[in-house]
Amino acid sequence: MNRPVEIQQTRRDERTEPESEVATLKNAIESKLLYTVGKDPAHASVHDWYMATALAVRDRMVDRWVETTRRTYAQSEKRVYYLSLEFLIGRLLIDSLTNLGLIGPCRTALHELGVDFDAVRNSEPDAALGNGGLGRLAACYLEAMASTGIAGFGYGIRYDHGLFRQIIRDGNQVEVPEDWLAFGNPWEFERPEVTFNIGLGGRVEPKGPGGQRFEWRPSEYVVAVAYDTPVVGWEGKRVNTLRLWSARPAAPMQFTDFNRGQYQDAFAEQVRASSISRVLYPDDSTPAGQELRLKQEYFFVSASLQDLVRRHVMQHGTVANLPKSVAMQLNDTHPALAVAELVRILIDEHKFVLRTALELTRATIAYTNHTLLPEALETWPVALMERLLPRHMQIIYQINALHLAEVAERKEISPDRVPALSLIDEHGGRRVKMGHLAFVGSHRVNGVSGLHGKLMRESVFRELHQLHPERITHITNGVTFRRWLLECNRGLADLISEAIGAAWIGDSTELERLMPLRNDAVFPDRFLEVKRRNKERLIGSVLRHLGVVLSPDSLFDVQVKRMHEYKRQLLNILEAVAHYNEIRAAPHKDWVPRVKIFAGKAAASYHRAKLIIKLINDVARIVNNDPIARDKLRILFLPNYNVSLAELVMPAADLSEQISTAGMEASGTGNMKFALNGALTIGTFDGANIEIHDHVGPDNIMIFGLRADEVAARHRAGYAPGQIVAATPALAETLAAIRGGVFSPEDPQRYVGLVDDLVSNDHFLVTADFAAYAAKQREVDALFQQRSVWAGKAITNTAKMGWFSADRAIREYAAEIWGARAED
Ligand code: GFP
Repeated sequence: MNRPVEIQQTRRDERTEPESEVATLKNAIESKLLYTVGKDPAHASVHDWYMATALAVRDRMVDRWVETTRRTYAQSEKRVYYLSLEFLIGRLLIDSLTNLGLIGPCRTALHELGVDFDAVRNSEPDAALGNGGLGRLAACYLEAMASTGIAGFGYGIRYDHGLFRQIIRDGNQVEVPEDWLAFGNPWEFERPEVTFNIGLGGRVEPKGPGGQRFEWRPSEYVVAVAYDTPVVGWEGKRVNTLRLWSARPAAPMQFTDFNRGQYQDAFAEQVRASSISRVLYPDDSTPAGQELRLKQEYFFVSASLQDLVRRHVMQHGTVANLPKSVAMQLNDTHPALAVAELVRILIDEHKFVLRTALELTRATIAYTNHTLLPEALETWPVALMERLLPRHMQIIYQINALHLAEVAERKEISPDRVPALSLIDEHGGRRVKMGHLAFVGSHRVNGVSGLHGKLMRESVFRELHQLHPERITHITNGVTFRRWLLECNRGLADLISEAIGAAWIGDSTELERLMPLRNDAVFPDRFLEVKRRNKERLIGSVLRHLGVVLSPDSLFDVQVKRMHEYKRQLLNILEAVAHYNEIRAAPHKDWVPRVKIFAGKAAASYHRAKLIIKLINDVARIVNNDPIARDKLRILFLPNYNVSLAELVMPAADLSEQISTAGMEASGTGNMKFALNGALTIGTFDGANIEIHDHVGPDNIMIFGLRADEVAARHRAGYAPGQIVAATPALAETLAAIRGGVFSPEDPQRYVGLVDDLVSNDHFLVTADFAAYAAKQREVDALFQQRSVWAGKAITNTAKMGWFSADRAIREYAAEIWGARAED
């Protein structure tokens, strides 16, 4: 079981709650414990109490849930379906209690039952149904849709194990299965009656006279079963639904095989089917892994579309008016097959012709792009598609033909642009470009920050943008302030509410009213005091779990995110080594003590990212054991980064590391969460860092390094990292030490390849930005020593973050993309 991240915080007003509310909740919890969990209070474990509490709280949501659903039908509200392979929802108890206004009553009720609220809260496993920002964004948007009054539905996969759980063994990442469902999931409702057959394989046959119609005869079926989780919005206004699909075999087992004693054969079908919803991102470095990934994508897209079309037709009688009542948002290309699937349903089941089917599809679907990295833009081999989804492949060809016919009509587009416009990549084995499919099947394609939108127009979708100049837009990401301030940083939330009232929770622009308090006689000190308490909370957890002692006087410098070369954890650790060398060379200088905290998972087959984790741990081992340096620099890698860990770490950060190679981070959302919690950003001019810079002002953010256009120019001009290294002694010394095995004496060769690649290639321009980054870090040190100046900057960051609320982002989506009405 996931070792839970512990969060403890009390709130002054939580003990004075209306007695009736407390009594009702207390009775409900006791009754759930007895009659649903089946436990005597005298022998109940913390987990039993958690289950009982969650079930009691869920009951509170159900009335509003039913009411929300009725309202959606009665008022014919437009439904927004958010299709995502990831929903990184994290723990739900605290979220639900907060939005229902029940934290206080629940704490008191449990207290009266002799149970510790924090222990109960911390025993909830963290649902790891996502990987990084994309998945957490989906979770924030679900909450924000419920908070802004939108009839939003999440559709995804109910992974038995989610993303792997990360263990650090001898400094290496080891992946083990996550078992978040081991003790049951009290939040969900299984819907065994809501099932859909998902076809795979087989062949396509002409149907009827005229040769215009076809029928797909799949060779196998799996069954998708729905599980619903209610999603409650701020102040319980609405309760929307997250519907996750679980895969089951079409037949439970082969009875004849079983009776013959061939037990494995009897269950082979079951194993094959249920593997579809086992794990998130199965390793796709093998053909079998690729096939499983494609099956997952089709599985959840098909189930979701069958479900929503059924619902629409039931309510409106026809699918012809789908776009009027339905908007579908594709979270990245993983659900891009929705384009082909909807066209297929419209043609094969509702008898539309291709052109109309595509028009209806396009009016319904929109697509969010989250990355421009070529290797992350999905493409599927045509051969695999033809084998697994023959009818869809046929339809994709037809859509492509229609699309290229339109290109041909446009005289200004030269024919040599056709390969770039085609949905099929013909280089070295034909592949379907899923980003292109999503683009062609959508009425809006959005980037997730201003820079990202611009780069989409100039790079991956350049030609498609010329063809459809109105289609690309951008909506800068946002985060929900309920979870990322109110719940995770109760101390700061209370301080803010005391100073400016609590309206900011529903209207984040109110935070701006903190600005004058920068010069207040007491507010800045209290702000720093809250930060210190948050650091102490983290320090306690680190001591308990890792046995490392930290000081709250140190600057807490944090980089927590997915491990990826473009995010440049390597730059951070190289600078740490250079700083370590500086400290050792002048141990008596007045160094600002610093704790460098890293956390993040690397994809299981991403060897370079895993080697960087090892490097961080190797450096940490030497630095943390060095009596000369250890009081001035500490390095930590916290295992198994997840939402709960983020909730603990972000409020404790003084400095937020957002140091991607400019042009490569689409937006970032961690950057917003840190700034909201009063951390200063050290970062490149990339993604939403740019917009944070614009909001907080250049004096309140530490920007360094090459800009996106300069990065591109370096790449074009031919880049010589070796020369830069030679001209930067601190970097040369650092690389020589790492390469020579100073940090890996038991295996001196370990980092030779890593360093040599950096000196000869350095695709992510680590060496080019090193000097500027290191200099900026020393500026940070100087600032940190000026307590009141630092406090002023930190407060400014919190005060100016209002615009980065997920509520703002959702209102933009509603107005610009979905044609749905959000509440003001
Ligand atoms: C991805 C992008 C980020 C972006 C998120 C959400 O997240 O820049 O903020 O999607 O749009 F890379 P990660 O998977 O990298 O965290």
